[in-house]
Amino acid sequence: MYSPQRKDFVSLTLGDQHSRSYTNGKHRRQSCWRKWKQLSRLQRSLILFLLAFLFICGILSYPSLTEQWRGLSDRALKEDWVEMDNRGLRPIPPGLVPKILPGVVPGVQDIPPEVMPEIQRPSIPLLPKPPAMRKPPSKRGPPVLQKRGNVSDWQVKDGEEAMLKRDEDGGKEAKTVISWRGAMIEAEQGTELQSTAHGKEGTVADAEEAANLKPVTVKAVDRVEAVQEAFRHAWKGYKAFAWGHDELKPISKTHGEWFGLGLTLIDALDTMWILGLKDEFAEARKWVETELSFSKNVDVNLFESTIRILGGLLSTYHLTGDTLFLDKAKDIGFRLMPAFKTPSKIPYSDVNIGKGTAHPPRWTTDSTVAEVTSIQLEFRELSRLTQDPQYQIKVDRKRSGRERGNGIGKGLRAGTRTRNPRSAKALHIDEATGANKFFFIIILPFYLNNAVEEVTRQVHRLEGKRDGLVPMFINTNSGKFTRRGALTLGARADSYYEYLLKQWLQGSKKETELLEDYLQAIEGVKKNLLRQTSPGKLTFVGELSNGRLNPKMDHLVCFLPGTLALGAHNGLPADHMDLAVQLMETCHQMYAQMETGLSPEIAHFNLQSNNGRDIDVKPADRHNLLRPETVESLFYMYRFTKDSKYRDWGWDILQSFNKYTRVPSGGYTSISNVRDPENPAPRDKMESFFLGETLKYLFLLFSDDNELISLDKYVFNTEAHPLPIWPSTS
Ligand code: DMJ
Repeated sequence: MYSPQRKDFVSLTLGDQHSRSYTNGKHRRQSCWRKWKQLSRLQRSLILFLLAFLFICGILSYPSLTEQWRGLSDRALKEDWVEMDNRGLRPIPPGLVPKILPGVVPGVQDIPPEVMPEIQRPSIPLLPKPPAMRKPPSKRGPPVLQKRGNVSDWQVKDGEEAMLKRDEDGGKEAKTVISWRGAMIEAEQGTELQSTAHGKEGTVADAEEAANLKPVTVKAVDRVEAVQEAFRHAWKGYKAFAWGHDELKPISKTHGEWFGLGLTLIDALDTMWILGLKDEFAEARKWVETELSFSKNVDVNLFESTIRILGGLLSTYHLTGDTLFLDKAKDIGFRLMPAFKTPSKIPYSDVNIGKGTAHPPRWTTDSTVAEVTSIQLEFRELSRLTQDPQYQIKVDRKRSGRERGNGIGKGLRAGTRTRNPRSAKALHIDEATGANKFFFIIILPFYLNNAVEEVTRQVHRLEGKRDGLVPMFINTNSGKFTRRGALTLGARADSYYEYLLKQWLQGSKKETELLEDYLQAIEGVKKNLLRQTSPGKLTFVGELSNGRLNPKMDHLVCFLPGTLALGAHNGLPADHMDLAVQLMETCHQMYAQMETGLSPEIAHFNLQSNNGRDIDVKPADRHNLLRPETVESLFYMYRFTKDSKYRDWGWDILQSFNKYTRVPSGGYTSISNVRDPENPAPRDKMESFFLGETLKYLFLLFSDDNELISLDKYVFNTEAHPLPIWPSTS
């Protein structure tokens, strides 16, 4: 029997037989249709699947193709567009691609919300234009900060990099902010108090307050409470003078902007949750919900925004189960993806998250090795969460279990979650159309994962390492290491080593190549970089430059004792723990031997026996940026050994922070001279990592609750944001 439809079809066919000349095309269509209907359901599904796949691939590759077609001649046009946009005009960007999947497909612009399917619509209102930026977005300068005459040994040797950043237009020395490995530093920031206290926004009263930044004594009942008190004090300043901005300038009582994305607030979210600061967390959550928008024409650094923003949002999602943070994490994660569109697939350093374009710094096509290899924990986790909606439900169940008793976020549960994460997530996926589901669950996770793992694969295979130690730079065109700089465990290489171990742990110890690279690198450290001072037998990790060991160590290297201890705890050789103990002692001495009890940014070590001092500090290296690495390692060392000396050392550091860096009106400040307790020369900057990392690790160091972020269940990213260790079955 024919169905009525089939009857129509038959009658049309008959008609065709009588009027062939007019309906030949129709006949062909009809016979195609018949053939199609003759295919099995499986065959038809396969063909439809292939067509959909090709269609989506076409959309994904369209922006890069158009980019290539346009070529360099388009560059001037783009710059005009940026210029006009900065002035508040909104011309249509050159070469704007058809508007599909806004905010999701890299390189594709916003489209009106009413045209967007529900799943793609941002759940956040668009902010008005961010405050006008004085310069075009990319402000990251070459890797030299200090003025000539005050440079470190490494900077002197590395002539290519020992140049001051010049303003491209005016040829003047840049006086704007330039960044250096996790910190934004004013190029002209003096070591004298007056240079910061009389800043543009500051008042005479501010200057007086800064001048009176005398040692402060803080009374506290116990150490855990002292950390909570310190956080509240820092937050007070941020709230009063920098709310919603990137960084607090506590002395001039204003803010500094880097990406214009509320960096300190996002970095501090999970710290507030862990410290149990309920009211502060609720306020910050509200800001994320109502104010935070990534739809901005702004260049961000891929690494910094991954570890601080993506990492911070993902960990807050895991701790709270609140899908607001997952949605935000997806948004920023997808917007960062254009960075990977390079000839070598080694990502560029900077991405414009509004325009979907990426570029290297102005002065080089190199990227920093630590930066391109320290984004994997975050993107891998984002990929996993995107891929498997069921997993998200499991997470919520786990969270319920945790709420029953492991102590995370004590007293915080009520009032911070406005939605049931389980039903919200189910709604989110279930309401997607078939095509969206296909995109979100199959294509996108693969894309995210593959992009970062491709970097790992390439670096793993790359020639030019020395006993597993990597150079500082990698070229985004050739994908090869650039032979300049030193072999170091400090700036520009540090977290490469950290992420080898931590990715291996994150993936349940299955990815043996990561472990092999890590073990080889630690052997490389022992063979090439490890030395002891002659007077006091302090073990340190030096730098190898042109075949010669430079006996200096960045404070950044003080992450290493903690990482070594974490490896030893997970079954790696016991001598890693011995080395961790020795290096921890050295990092402690970098604080204890300074007059303020605070470590310099870089320490130089004495290999001669005729001079009594183990540690020397060059004038250019006397600053302290409130960095976390030493307290981070103290936390690991205490967790694994329970030796109370590590807590005492951490307590001394907190007291020194309170004494020399605490600003009475709220906030803490970086200082320029750790050797002068009379005038430590405040720099008027509280880095976001002080709240994101330093205070968090201090709290965890003093907490007696071992299950509070168990090191067998979580792995901390390099910005101290805990991410779950994957179940071994996933
Ligand atoms: C942070 O942003 C991260 O810890 C990074 O890995 C190194 N620099 C700062 C803290 O010092």
